[in-house]
Amino acid sequence: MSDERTKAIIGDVVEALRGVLRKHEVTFAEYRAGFMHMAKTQEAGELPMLIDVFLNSTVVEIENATRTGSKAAIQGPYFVPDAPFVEGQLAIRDQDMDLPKMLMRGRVTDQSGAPVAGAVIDLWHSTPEGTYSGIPRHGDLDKKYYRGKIKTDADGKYECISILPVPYQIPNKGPTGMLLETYMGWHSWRPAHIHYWIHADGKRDLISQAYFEGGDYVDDDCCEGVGNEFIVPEAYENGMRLMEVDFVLDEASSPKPARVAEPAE
Ligand code: MBD
Ligand code: FE
Repeated sequence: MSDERTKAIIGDVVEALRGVLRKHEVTFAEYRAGFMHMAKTQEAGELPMLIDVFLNSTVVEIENATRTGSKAAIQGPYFVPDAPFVEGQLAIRDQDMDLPKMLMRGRVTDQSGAPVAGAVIDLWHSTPEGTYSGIPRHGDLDKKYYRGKIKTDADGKYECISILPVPYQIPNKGPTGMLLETYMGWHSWRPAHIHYWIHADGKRDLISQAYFEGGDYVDDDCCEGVGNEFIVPEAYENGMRLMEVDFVLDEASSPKPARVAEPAE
C-alpha cells in the first residue's frame, strides 16, 4: 500500500533534484562524488547534522506559520530523549565549576496568559568545547551533563542554573565541515545557544532556542536558525547571566500546517 503524502513529497524531491542536475549539466563523475560525500557523511554519523544545517530552519518556518504563541526554533541534531529530571541546576563537570554561570528562568503561559503548571522543559546546551553530552561521537560525556528536564511550578515559573554557553562550532573535522568550509567557503559557527523542548498536557509542544544579545554569530548563524524571539538582552543576577525567557504555548488543538491537518482526499 502506498502512502499518498510520501509519494507526493518524494516525487517532488526527485523532480527538484533533476532540475538541479539539468541546470548545472552535472556530469556522471560529479553526481557520483555528490552521493559518495553523502555516504561518507552518514558513515561519520553526521548525516542528521548536515541535513539540519541546510533544511531544519525551513521546516520550522512552515510550522511557525500556524503558531500564534511563541515561535518554534530548530531542534538541531543533539536532543536526547531520556535526560534526567533535575532540581534548579544542570549537572556541571568538575573541570567547569569555575566558569561563568547563567540563570535560566521564566514563565510558561497559555495564550490567555494563564500559567501552565507542571509543564516539562527539556533543556540542553553544549560544553565549552562544543560537544554535547550523551552523543557517542562527542567524547562519551555522560548525558547527565548540561541537559535535563525541569518542571514549571503552580505559577508556570521555571528556574535552572548552568554554565554560560559559548559560541558553538558544529563538528567541522568531518565531511560536513569539509563541505561547508572547504567546498562552499562558509563558516561552521552557531551563536551560543540554549535548547528548550516544552511539553504540557493539552498544549502544542514547543521546541525553542535562546541566544545572547550582542554575542558572536547571532547575526550570522551557519544554520540560519536565529529568529527574532529569545535573543535575550544582557543582564545579571547574583553574578550570573540572566536568561529570562517566557514561553506562550498554543493549544494542542490549534491548527497545524494545512496539509498535515487535513487528510488528502
Ligand atoms: C547544533 O548544536 C545545533 O543546535 C544545530 C541547529 C545544528 C548543529 C549543531
Ligand atoms: Fe545546539
